[in-house]
Amino acid sequence: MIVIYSEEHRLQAGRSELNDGQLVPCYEKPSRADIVHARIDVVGLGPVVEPSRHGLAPLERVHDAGYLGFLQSAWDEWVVEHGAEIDALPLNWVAPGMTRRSVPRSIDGRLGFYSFDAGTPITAGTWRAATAAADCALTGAGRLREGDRSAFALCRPPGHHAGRAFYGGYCFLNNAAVAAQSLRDGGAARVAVLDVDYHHGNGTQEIFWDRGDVLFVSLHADPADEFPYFCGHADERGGGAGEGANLNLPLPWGTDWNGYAQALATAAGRIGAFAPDALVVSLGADTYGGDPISRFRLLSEDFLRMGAAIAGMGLPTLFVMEGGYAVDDLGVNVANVLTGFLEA
Ligand code: SP5
Ligand code: ZN
Repeated sequence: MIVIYSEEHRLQAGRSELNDGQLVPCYEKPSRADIVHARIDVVGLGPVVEPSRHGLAPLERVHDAGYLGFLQSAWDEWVVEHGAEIDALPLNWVAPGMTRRSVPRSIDGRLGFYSFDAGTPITAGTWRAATAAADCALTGAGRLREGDRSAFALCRPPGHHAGRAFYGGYCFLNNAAVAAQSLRDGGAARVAVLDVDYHHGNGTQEIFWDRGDVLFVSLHADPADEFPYFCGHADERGGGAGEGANLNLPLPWGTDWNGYAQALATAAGRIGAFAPDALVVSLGADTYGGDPISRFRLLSEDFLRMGAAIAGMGLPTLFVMEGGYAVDDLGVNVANVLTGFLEA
């Protein structure tokens, strides 16, 4: 399986995120990609290649142009106000009943306008790292178009929380959505996105909400208990032409492989019925029992089973890296999904 990886992920190295009432060191850090990269080498998964540059056009297919412009210039504008020694974090957001008439002029206002949490610092290298990650996903989509059965885009920063015009949850550009759209534009009539990250992929859901040509299926911790709290419920089924093309499978804290496997079988059934031409997997390994911010109980060996179950769907498959914060075990867990897929 070809692996697409860029060293530019290092340019996203935020200092701190707001968590449990305090600024703490970012969980989403460069060592995450390094350990996955190293493990892929050890298991000999396949050649590791650099992404090719795709520019803005494929990003504009799923993101708002004003949002992309904001992301591109946010750091420079922040530095003018606050200096380069502090990462850019938003301070406040609009609530229902407040007006949201226009994009604020102030950089602080615009950080709030285009985000939904204070866990996602914008730094000097954020735009370059995020675009390199999107390029990894696009290069992987290109491999599928050329006939590969599978590919792994080792994206960092992750993407599934980023929507058409918002960032958050450590995500800026929605790598999986960009790849799914690129597969559509390359001739796939239908594409399915399967999101196995511990957190609901609210950004991907929003981007494809009213689309019947891209099925979004997500297994995640119940948003009644867990981030991102405001979406990911079972009754969110898509709208308009997309009605029924969104399937959320929220699961309780403490879910182990037994409960997870049942939901994965439900997901496989829905994806099979949709009969897509390609599958994009938002691959987070934060379902692991040892994850520091999550509360599922998957074991390292369960990720082999997860890979085999995904292979059973019998589709050309692009894996896109999302979350997973138990860094020491992240390489093994991610590589297990991929080897489990190949060996099934
Ligand atoms: C891509 C991805 O996995 N993003 C996840 C973003 C989650 N950020 C907020 C996590 C809140 C964790 N709160 C519990 C901490 C345990 N004390
Ligand atoms: Zn996650």
